[in-house]
Amino acid sequence: MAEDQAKENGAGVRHKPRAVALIGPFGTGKTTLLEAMMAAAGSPLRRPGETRSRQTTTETRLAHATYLGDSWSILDCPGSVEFAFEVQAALAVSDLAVVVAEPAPSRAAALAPLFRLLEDEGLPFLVFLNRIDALNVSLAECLAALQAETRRPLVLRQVPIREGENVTGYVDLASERAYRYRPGAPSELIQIPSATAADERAAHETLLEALADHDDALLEKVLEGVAPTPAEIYQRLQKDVAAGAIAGVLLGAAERNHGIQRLWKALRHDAPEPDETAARLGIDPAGPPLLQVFKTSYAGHAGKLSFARVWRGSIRDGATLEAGRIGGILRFPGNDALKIAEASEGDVIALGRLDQVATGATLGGSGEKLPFPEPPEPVYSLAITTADRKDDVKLSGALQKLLEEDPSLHLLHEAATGETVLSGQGEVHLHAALDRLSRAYGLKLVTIKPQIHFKETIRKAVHQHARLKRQTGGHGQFADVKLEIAPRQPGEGFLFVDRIVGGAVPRQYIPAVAEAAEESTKKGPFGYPVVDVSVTLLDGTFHSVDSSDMAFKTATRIGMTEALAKADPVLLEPIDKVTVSAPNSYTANVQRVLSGRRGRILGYHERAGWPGWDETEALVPEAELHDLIIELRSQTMGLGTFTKTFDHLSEAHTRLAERLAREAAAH
Ligand SMILES: Nc1nc2c(ncn2[C@@H]2O[C@H](COP(=O)(O)OP(=O)(O)O)[C@@H](O)[C@H]2O)c(=O)[nH]1
Ligand SMILES: [Mg+2]
Repeated sequence: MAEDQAKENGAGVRHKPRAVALIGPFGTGKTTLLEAMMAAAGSPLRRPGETRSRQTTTETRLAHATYLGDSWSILDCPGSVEFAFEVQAALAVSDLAVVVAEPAPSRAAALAPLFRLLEDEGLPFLVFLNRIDALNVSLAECLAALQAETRRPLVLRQVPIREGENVTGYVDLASERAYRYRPGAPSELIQIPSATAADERAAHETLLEALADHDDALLEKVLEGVAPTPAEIYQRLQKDVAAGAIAGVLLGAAERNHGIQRLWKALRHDAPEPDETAARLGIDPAGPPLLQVFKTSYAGHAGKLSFARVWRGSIRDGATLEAGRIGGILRFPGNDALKIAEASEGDVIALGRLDQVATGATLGGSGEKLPFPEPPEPVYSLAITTADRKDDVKLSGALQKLLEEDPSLHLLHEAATGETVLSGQGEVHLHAALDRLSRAYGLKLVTIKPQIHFKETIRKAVHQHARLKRQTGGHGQFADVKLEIAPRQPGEGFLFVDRIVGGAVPRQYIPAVAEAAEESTKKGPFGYPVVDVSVTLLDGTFHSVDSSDMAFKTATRIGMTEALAKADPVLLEPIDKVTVSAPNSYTANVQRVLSGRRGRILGYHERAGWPGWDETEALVPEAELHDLIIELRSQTMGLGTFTKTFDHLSEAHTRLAERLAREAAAH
């Protein structure tokens, strides 16, 4: 151990501050790993004696550590797919990702979306196979299951030492040294147990072969049977991991602090420097200080915090940027925030009170605009109102901030229904956001299923005569119109036709008739907008004193209401084209879910770039989509997702039309 440490220290390299993101499916032990890493680096997150009450991580947590003299920012990301944007944002500012996985082949498929992100970005990563204490299948099987999900070759860095049911230590495949785990202490160097020796030899050979793929000199040695030195192996590993050519797989048990020092050292060796990451992102090394904001949060009395990475140069507290004056620079070395005077290249910090700055913003630089991931399309929506109307103004201000904190939330004020609709990645995502809102602003909120955008049309042409004649004291009101309303082709919209000849209705009143006719289509017999109708003014009469715009409007409205009711009105429901993506072992389930929601399956095909995944396309009524994501996830081990686009309006079946119209009216 001591020798190892001396070697690590003796390397003589000064590293710049680096950033790693801990990512992985829900519950694999990322937060536990963060705690273990911080403890190993001497900055424990919990005070001794404090009880461990772990909660679902719903936003990325930033922590700072110093390990063997190097400065690190660790981003503990949420695992639930509903918070995927937090992960994307964290990866955008990280040098390397640690993918925390479980040794359970059946759950490997959950890693596919994360591996895709890493592969697409060319981001280096290591896999930390956590819960190695609970390993009850062969490691080879685990590795094969993981490898099936990623294009990047996975290279085992350690083999477990097993004693009976338990994993009690590991052999490091680069140094070929064996260690025994010790609770709460660094692992102890031991002899390679004879029972592990054969495994170790084979895995060591596999490691060398993988490395030789990228190194001719190493290949020659391997072919000649000359053993490369550990130093040569480390060097090759570092190059290949940093280049994204391979990903090392490390073993451990975060809960027991096993394998944590080994992970730290792998990071120390293999994580690229910030300037290497900057180069990968195409950032010019020369120029004024450059930062990127990847997260925004409103932290009570501390006000707005903009979490950012420094890509170039350094920045002092109080400095004025185009976007405003920096009001505090924070680091998070433990449970508390620490104010610092200056942040430099590589640092990940929180900047105070940059009111004009949004998540994803590039700060400083010379007009550069760094790319930032687009939030995913929403899959779940809720209409929100305040329990007390007095809170409405407060709500709109609070929502503004909420959207700033989380760009994967979308807000829409529906003109047609008057609803405020919040959309996002699922029930958990929306409720976490609304809880935060309620707590931070003391708002009582009510959420309901948003209304569907039904429309109406007519199936029959109708002639309608309408007359207004009122005698009230002085001069009265008089207008008389003969209208024809008729259906038009789907998508043709509204049309007004004037067929008046010989001044039966004087010119000046015709615009009033046209206006009232169109207005009358805003709400048809079912209470929804009427589309694809024409209204023709055929004839009419007037009175030289009592006629007016008002009178003609009223007469037209009366006529329209009667005519629409007689013209075989039908309810039209919006039909969306839905594309569901899921592993192909669930394609049958997906089709069943869609059919159960009145969906018409159009077909399915392999999802491009996603081996083992299918895309199923279907036409599904919008009225059936509200909780589709919930059923889809429950039928696909949480992996199914969908996108939708409006396709067409379709006549609703009578019984359904009546039920839906009743439901909508009850809102
Ligand atoms: N057996 C075992 N359990 C672990 C280990 N690491 C974490 N856990 C448990 O797994 C659960 C989820 O851990 P957490 O860190 O919150 O997972 P996250 O969702 O990835 O952040 C917790 O109950 C942990 O105590 C481990 O190494 N071994
Ligand atoms: Mg967590």
